[in-house]
Amino acid sequence: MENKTISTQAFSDQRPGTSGLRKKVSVFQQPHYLENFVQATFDALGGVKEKQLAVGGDGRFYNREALQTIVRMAAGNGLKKLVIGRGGILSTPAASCVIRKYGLDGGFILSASHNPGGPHGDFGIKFNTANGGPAPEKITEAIYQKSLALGRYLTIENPDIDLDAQKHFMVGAMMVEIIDPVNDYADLMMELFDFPAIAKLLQEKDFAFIFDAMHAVTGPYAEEIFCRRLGAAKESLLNCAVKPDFGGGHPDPNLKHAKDLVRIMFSAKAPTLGAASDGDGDRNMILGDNFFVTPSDSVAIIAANAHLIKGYRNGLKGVARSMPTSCALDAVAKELDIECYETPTGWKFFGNLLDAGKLTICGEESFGTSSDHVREKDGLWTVLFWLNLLAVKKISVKEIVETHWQHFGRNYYTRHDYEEVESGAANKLVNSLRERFETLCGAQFGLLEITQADDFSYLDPIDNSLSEHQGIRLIFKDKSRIILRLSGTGTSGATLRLYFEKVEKNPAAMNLETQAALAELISLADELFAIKKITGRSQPTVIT
Ligand code: VG1
Ligand code: CO
Repeated sequence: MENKTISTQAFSDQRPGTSGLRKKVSVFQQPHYLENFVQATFDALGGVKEKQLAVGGDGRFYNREALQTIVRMAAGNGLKKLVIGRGGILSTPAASCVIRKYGLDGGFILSASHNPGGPHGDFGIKFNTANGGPAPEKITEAIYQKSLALGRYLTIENPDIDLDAQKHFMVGAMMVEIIDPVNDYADLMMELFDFPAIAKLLQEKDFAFIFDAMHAVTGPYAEEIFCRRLGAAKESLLNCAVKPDFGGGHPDPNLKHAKDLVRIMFSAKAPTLGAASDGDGDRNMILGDNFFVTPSDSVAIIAANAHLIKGYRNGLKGVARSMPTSCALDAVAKELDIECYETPTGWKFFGNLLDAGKLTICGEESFGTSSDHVREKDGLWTVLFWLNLLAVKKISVKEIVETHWQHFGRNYYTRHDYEEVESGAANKLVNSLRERFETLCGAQFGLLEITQADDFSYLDPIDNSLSEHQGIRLIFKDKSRIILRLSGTGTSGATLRLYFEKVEKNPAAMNLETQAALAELISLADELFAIKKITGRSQPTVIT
């Protein structure tokens, strides 16, 4: 078992995006590509001697190979201990849970989240720090800077380890512990939710539940939590075998991609609650009988009802949402008389606030909700929250949402994505808008008047770090908003995201179809941004 220093050449494209480094599998398969990023991370941490890290992934193609590389490099860099999810599996929230529970110094999560997998799909790697959350920008930037100047990496010569046995062993001078990837996470869920009440609900004759793991990482978690610990019928679970290519699908829990679930939930005999999670288990979609819960509403409803749930009985310290997420959460915070923070897109921006004890619940419009129990968004936590809420309220999902609207108002909300747009055209669109803020501010379009046109920037109240260019905002006099930003998770071309929001306080006007309610804003955006002309697209690729 010999320590080796391998010389390498730096890559210039290893700047982490919204959530780690994501590239096509073929990019990661280039000689030294993964190794360089892992070494750059170790170097940015000032070395890992005496440190303890976790590693696991969402089971996608290349997960196991990448894990073996990381094992060798961790040993080569003198890591004290590496904790690995058996089979190379750890969902993103479970990795966060494990890092926190065992007091580790951080960990790698191998995932490209909801991006498709398989040899022609995407792969990704993300580093989380000792708080269990995604590395903040100052660390991701340090990793990138190290990657640009990298000339060598450290590893050892060692055969592949057995990832499927639960045991301790040494790799060189490094201790390896293979842990059950599900247990610690499932135990944490039992602390937060009333499992006996949920178990009882699941047995009720007029209640039915269905969960779609989309052939991704939550399969084994769902089997343990829903079936073994809560007694749900096996038939409640769809697509729970983890497949390296996610069964050829796109593991993104939304109305377009969670096809199996959507078919069932929008049928005549739909179950009471339907839910799905994404590739790495941090996203969720919540559906009622023929009813879609907008993620921005979901986080607001969770905050408004948290006092009814075991783990949150003592109330909320504060809440937070990403800037494009609808202001439904703000209305709840106002009534609860707690702070509602507005952060840039990406979970890493919630970390400081959570660590400082300023927040209990946070969420993003992109199907992400969670609390201070971990430092990641958490798909199954959200599903359990809704199950628990249904057990308490004993009304339908639709009734829960409509009652919420009647009380707080309805924030009509939608996101339109234009995927794989030519990068030059997308940048041109965004830059030209930046130059028009002055003329746009105060402009009137029919009944709509723009009162604010700017580029969102965020000054972190805890460490004073400044993040600029986090999305273009047009805010109207009636509090409607149009937001435009470029995705930081795609792997080919640019993805343009447009977010539309309109606040409705009139109880009689709360049952419009979402796209119809937002039609005026949608056509105004097309007129102002010339999206169709610039992208050459007549309609968005995905509407959520
Ligand atoms: C998207 C979402 C963002 C989310 C991020 C990671 O980022 O918009 O809200 O935090 O994905 O989620 P972007 O930059 O593409 O808009 V996941 O489940 O992909 O780790
Ligand atoms: Co994800």
